[in-house]
Amino acid sequence: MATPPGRGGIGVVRVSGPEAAAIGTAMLGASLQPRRAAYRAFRGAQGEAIDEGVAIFYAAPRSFTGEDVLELQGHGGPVVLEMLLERVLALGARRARPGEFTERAFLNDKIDLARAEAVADLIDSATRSSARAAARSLQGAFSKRVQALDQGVLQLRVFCEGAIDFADEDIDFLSESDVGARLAGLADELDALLREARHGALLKDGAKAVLVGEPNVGKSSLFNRLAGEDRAIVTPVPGTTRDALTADLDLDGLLVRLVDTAGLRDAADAIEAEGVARTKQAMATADIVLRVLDDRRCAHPATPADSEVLVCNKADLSGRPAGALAPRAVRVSAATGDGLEDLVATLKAAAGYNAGEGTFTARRRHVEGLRDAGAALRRAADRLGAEEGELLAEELRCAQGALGAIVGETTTEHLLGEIFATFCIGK
Ligand SMILES: Nc1nc2c(ncn2[C@@H]2O[C@H](COP(=O)(O)OP(=O)(O)O)[C@@H](O)[C@H]2O)c(=O)[nH]1
Ligand SMILES: [Mg+2]
Repeated sequence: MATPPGRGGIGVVRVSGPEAAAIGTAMLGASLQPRRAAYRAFRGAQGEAIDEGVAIFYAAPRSFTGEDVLELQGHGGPVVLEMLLERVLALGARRARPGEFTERAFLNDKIDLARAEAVADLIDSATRSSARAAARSLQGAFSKRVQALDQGVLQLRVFCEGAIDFADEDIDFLSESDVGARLAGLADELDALLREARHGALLKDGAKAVLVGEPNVGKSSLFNRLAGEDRAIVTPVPGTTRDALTADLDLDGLLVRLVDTAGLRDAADAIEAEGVARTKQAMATADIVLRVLDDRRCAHPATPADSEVLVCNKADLSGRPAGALAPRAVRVSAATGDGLEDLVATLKAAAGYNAGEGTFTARRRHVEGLRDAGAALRRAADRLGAEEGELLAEELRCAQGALGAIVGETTTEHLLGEIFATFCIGK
């Protein structure tokens, strides 16, 4: 089933593989002209109509999977769709695994691996920015850049391997050629792509931010302000919050999973102690820690660590002006809302988010692949300096391997299983 379970205007059953045409003929009573929508009755084993709707047949290789594909668009009711599916199964089909259609599209060379991943990323997008960026990845914006780099490395490698073959001759090909300049150029391009890919991964995954601080400084009040609703219980009694609450915020396209915690102190009872333990757990997995202080006790805010943002709250009580204090420190009032915009801006900056930037989405796997390729190029430059031609060529081969893995030129069954298992059924 290509449409989600439940009631809907239409429901789609999709069949891919060599028997798709025969299944279509058996159910529709006649064969279909490829790529033409036909309005037909969808028939059961006794010739009875299970449903009626639009049938489309795509002949291989001009289909999403690259195989023969039959699409039956009937009415979107769970029972009628299940009956339609049972009929298709009785005719020799089997239920698809999650992501199997896209996996086949990849295996049949219809799309590369980074684009296949973009299919899932587009479906799973939580913000408009990440959806737009995933659509660009799906169109190949990221893959093309990786492939261009791969080509550049390949050409250099061919040149170097050629040079090694002439090593007996007088001219020293490697040191007198522009290999060094070409290597540097490729490394620069790779760095630029890595920066964009990091941003793309942030767009896709979002960032996790955790509110920590002593009880009663206003963590839950800030949480409610940022979440835009009263989710957390706020009381003047210290130790009110015990369980970690989360809210997903869309900050100009950046998805931030905000976590309110019990805070950090020597707990008064067992439940709060568990809350404090959970706070520490949340902090360990956070991208950003929002350390909340009472502004009346934050005269000289300490310089926060890289992944930390200092939030001096209760500006209305201290009487100091709200606003940004330093690159990663901000004064706010959860009670009046003053300084909240500065807090949001500080949060985005700490995550490394730039709302204007967002050419494509990427995954951590891609970022790591680019990092590996970059490291290989740097090692290649060292080999060039040491005039070790064969090792230089070997490092270039390594860089190519890392780039190839991103678009799926080289993969393992394990990696493919991991990637496609996270897809929804029917895609
Ligand atoms: N005046 C003032 N009171 C605040 C502010 N933020 C929180 N409070 C109050 O401080 C108390 C503790 O707040 P809460 O959000 O539960 O703190 P938490 O324990 O850190 O989660 C409550 O009575 C809040 O109403 C603020 O900015 N200004
Ligand atoms: Mg609280």
